[in-house]
Amino acid sequence: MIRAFAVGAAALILAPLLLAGPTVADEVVVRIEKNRFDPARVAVRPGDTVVWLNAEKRTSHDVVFADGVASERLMPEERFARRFDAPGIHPYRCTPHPDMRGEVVVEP
Ligand SMILES: [Cu+2]
Repeated sequence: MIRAFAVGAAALILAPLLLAGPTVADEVVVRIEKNRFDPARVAVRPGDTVVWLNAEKRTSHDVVFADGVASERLMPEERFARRFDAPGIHPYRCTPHPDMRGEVVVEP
């Protein structure tokens, strides 16, 4: 009984520490489908990588950032990856489809 309590208490104390854990770089996927970036807004941490996957059947797209970084034209099934280090908001759009917009928010 006491032992079970002690284990339970230890789990309660350790759980938040384990959940917080060491920071590991993550990879977030944005699907490009039906002329949309999905999700159009992603929030990541410094060091994370965002991957855009063109999931269309036949339409090509690109990913062009306001800061000048840009993908090649992505044919269906092709992908583009960018790693983000600086906190801030990074808006982007698709050149052939100006209504297609998205943003990556890098949270400190
Ligand atoms: Cu497009």
